[in-house]
Formats: sequence, structure tokens, C-alpha cells
Amino acid sequence: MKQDRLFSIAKESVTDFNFDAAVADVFPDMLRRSIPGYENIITMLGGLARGYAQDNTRVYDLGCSLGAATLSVHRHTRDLSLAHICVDNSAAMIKRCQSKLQRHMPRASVELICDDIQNIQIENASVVLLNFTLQFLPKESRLRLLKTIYNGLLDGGVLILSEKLVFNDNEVNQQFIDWHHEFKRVNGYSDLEISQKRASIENVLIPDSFELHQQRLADAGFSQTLQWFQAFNFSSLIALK
Ligand code: GEK
Repeated sequence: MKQDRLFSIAKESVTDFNFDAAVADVFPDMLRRSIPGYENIITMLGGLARGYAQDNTRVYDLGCSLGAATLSVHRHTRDLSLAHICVDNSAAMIKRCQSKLQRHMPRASVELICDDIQNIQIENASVVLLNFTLQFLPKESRLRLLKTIYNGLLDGGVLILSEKLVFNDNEVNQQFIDWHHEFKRVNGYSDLEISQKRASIENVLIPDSFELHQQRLADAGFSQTLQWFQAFNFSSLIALK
């Protein structure tokens, strides 16, 4: 796994984060050291999906990056006939995702789409994954996407939504941010790397609160939302149709 050193040298001005080839090259290491619980979430996505995936249906991985979530679902659902639809608007991610999935799930039905997830039709879906992707959409577009997902899900289907959270109480929010930065420090990131990455991502990743997610999922039509994971300000929810 190539080590993420992208923010280790002081930059004159920090530009907005984007998912280019340099990021794609170090992405597994970046996510593992930046998102508390990332590896547990990936493993459990497969386990959770196993409970809801229905034979002869589709599984959508929206904002698939290198396909880690799809691979996990595949590992736990090999006995089912599923069509995997993986979508990402970063060409660098899709290119690497394609070779990875070809190598690790060569006989599975996989369609890779390089496009904005807002342009995707959702049909015949039993499981939809938004694993740390919704937070990159403009806030005003988020409900529309959730409604599209809800309408494309079969009865009994689920959306698994993982996100960075913001907390309504300022002090609590700051505490979680500090703990998250400590998480990065214990994983080997320097203070310079932490502060430059923060400056780069703060206009790109706009987190919502748990309460807002819950309300928005209800507004989109989901009958129940359960929070199955939280580590510091990172969480994963499962929304049932
Ligand atoms: C994982 N799910 O490893 N349309 C399509 N893709 C998008 C859009 C958009 N509008 N906005 C962002 N992306 C993965 C991790 S990473 C999370 C997801 C993170 C893509 C973007 O190109 C990137 O690959 C991904 O969403 C977010 O389970 O970097 O914190």
C-alpha cells in the first residue's frame, strides 16, 4: 500500500481537494489513516448487505472510488446473482477500480460508470451504498438523490449511508474534531499534513448532522433509519424501504 504523503510539504497556497490520479494512487492508505473505523465499515457493509441483497437484483455503489465496498459485498453474497453498478465521476478512480474488480471478482457482473451520481437511474436495486460520498454533493442536491435512490429500491431494500458528521453543539463539535485530528496524529500524520488537508477539504466536504440525515431520509420516504456505527465524527446509517 503506497503511503499518503500528499500534504507533507508546506504549500504556498492550498487548493481545493480533488480526486485525481495522485490521490487515487495513495487512496487506500489515505482512507485507512483518515477515517476512523473505515476498515470495519467496509467489512461490515458486506455483512449487512448480505441480509438485504435479493437474488437477480442490482447493487449500486455510488462514489465507488477503488471499489472496496463492492468487493466486500461480493465476498458475502457470492451465492446470489447480483449486478454491481459502480459509479464515480473521477476517471482516475474508475480506471483503478476497473482493474481491481477484474482481478478480484472476474466472474461477477460489474458495470463501471464514470459520471456524476446525480445522473444515474436507479432500478431494481436491493442495496444502495453511499459510503462517504453524499457529503461531497451540494447540500441542496442531497434530498433529490435520496428520493431517486428510494424510488429505485425494491421493497425490503436498503440504503447504507456513511458520512462524516457535524454536531449542533459547538463545543461537542470541536471536541470531535480534536479527537479526529488526534486519530490522524496517532496514525502518523504530522500537524502540517493535518492542517493542509483540512484547508484543502473544508469547501469540498460539507458534513451534515445525524438529525439532518435522519430527517432527510424520512423526507425521501425511508420507513426507518438506524445508526449501526459511529467512531468520533464518522458514522454509518442503514435506511430501510
Ligand atoms: C469507499 N465509497 O472506499 N458523482 C460521482 N462520484 C463522486 C461525486 C459525484 N457527484 N462526488 C464525489 N465523488 C468509497 C470512498 S470517497 C470518500 C468514497 C472520501 C466520488 C469521488 O470521486 C471519490 O472517489 C468518492 O466519491 C468519495 O468505500 O474521499 O472521503
